[in-house]
Amino acid sequence: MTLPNLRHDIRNVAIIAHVDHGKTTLVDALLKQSHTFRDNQDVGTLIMDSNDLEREKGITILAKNTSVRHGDVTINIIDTPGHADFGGEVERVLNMADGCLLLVDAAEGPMPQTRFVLRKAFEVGLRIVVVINKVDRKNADPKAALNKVHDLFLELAEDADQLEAPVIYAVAKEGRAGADADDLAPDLEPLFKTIIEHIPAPVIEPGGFQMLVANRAYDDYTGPMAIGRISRGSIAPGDWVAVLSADGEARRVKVVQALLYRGLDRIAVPTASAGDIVVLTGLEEVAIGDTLTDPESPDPLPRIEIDEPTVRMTFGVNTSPFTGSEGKFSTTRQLRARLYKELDTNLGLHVEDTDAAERFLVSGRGELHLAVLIETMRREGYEFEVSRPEAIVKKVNGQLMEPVERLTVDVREEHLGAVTESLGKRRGEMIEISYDSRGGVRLEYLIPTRGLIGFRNNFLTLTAGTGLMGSIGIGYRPWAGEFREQRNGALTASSPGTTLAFGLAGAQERGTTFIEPGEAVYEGMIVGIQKRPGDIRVNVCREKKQSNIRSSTSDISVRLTPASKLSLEQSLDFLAEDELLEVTPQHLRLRKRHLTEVDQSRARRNTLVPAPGR
Ligand SMILES: Nc1nc2c(ncn2[C@@H]2O[C@H](COP(=O)(O)OP(=O)(O)OP(=O)(O)O)[C@@H](O)[C@H]2O)c(=O)[nH]1
Ligand SMILES: [Mg+2]
Repeated sequence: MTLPNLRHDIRNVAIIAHVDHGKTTLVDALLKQSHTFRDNQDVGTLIMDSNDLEREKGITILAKNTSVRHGDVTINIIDTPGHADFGGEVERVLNMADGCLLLVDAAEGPMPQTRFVLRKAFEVGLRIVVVINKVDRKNADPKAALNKVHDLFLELAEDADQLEAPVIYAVAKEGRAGADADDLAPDLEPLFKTIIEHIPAPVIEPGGFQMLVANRAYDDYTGPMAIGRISRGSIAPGDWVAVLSADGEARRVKVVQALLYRGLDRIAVPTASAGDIVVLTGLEEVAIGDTLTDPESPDPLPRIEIDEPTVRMTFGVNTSPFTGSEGKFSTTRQLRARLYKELDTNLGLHVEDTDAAERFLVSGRGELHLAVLIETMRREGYEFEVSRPEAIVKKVNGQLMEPVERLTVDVREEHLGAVTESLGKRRGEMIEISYDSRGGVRLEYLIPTRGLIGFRNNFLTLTAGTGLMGSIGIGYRPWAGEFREQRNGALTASSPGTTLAFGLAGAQERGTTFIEPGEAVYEGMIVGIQKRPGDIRVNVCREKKQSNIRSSTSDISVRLTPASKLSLEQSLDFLAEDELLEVTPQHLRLRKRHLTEVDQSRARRNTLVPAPGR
């Protein structure tokens, strides 16, 4: 038997976890402690969350590579997003790694996305190092967290070898780790050691050059870049490679540059070889999942499999009376081109044309996945309208099937009743309940994706902001039956104009308003929510009648509660079926699909068959 050829100078490690368990913070500490920066350089925190939306939201959206040196070893690190909606990002990058750090928050324990990423890691055969993080938290219980991790391993491991995983305790925020939760080293040395000892060095397969494209990037200077881990052979600038694409075709292209990650930089190298995670430039039209190989012996690698989308909505040309006035790009052609371009890099997203030329069906892995696309496009200057997100149902052998999620919620005992009632109405089925000694309850549910749309706002209200929830799609189940959602009616503007305090005060007698005085509105635009079902038209542009006795305080006498402004996600959650969200670089406006009473009654007349659920 010949021993495999190993790259002892490299470790390729992915960092995986549920959202917020501290992955990016740990990468900060790994970077800092491997002297990637000058001693006096101020690099801040969450260094890898480099795009604007990531920094604003404080979450990782895109998987990213970096590398650190430890002694003679280069550790290539792949930071991944923990939010379930970006699971496609995790799936696509795991094949670059030989092992992973599975982070688990010592207070929260494993959450739904922990299960998802661990299953994916087992599927691609990664060696796992368990990192129980945040042991400094007041309510941390590292032992309990580890026990639950063990249960998860027993449930998910595909063979006995996978059960053997070393455990490290850490406080990523302070850059400390150790084998004992009560006795951490002052640095991450124990973690570095464990990575080098337990994560296998890359195996060099014999044969000509071969690499699966796991990611793409773009740079104005170098143009498109293909990123992946070389599984065989080596590559140098000027080499020709064959691109094996999904349609089975092979094209020859020439590599301009080969770059390796060094800290936050990419440096050009004369050659890169098996085991390296490399960035190749000069390759136009290479898609994620393509194999790049030696043209003399083209040999495709299996394409990356990504779970199917579960939620969809339409993106359409803006049809509001304000159309074209705020966006730089507002035509059908521009919208269509932008949406289809997104498919190049956004795995897990689908785009389809519809019967209407100016509307497209966009499907993603969840509301946030779609919300991030919406936000990105509006920042680029696009203007458009979107419909309410809906779960993607399908028929299998004549049976109606719908996506179902596994939901974990942590609530205080006093909110238990309200939360279980709301989830019950949404067709949630409780599968587990456990109480801790501090008045907290963890509930596990199976619930249709449909039931979760619009639930987050409701959940935050029910738990006064203290609840924690996470969910993950687990596949399709038979349709669980109708349920009636109860959203109160909308307050809509009865005529176009500019809002005035007096008019808004009138609207506030009927409910809660979403906009401030001095904003332009059109008829049929939603300006608030009323206290019961059924929409009401309100004149928010109404002026106070001038009286003969003018008083300087007449305007102050209008007592206005500040508008409750909805964020993009809240707006999507709010939408009913007959409503749309107008998105422009400057504004988010909720509106009725049919703006005027005439339009509404015409629409009702034209609807011969009532829509389901009504
Ligand atoms: N108390 C405590 N807080 C920590 C620790 N590590 C990270 N945090 C905090 O946890 C929060 C989330 O950290 P991130 O590093 O963004 O988590 P993440 O896993 O990268 O999150 P996503 O990429 O969005 O999935 C931040 O506020 C961190 O400061 C720790 O060891 N102890
Ligand atoms: Mg992160």
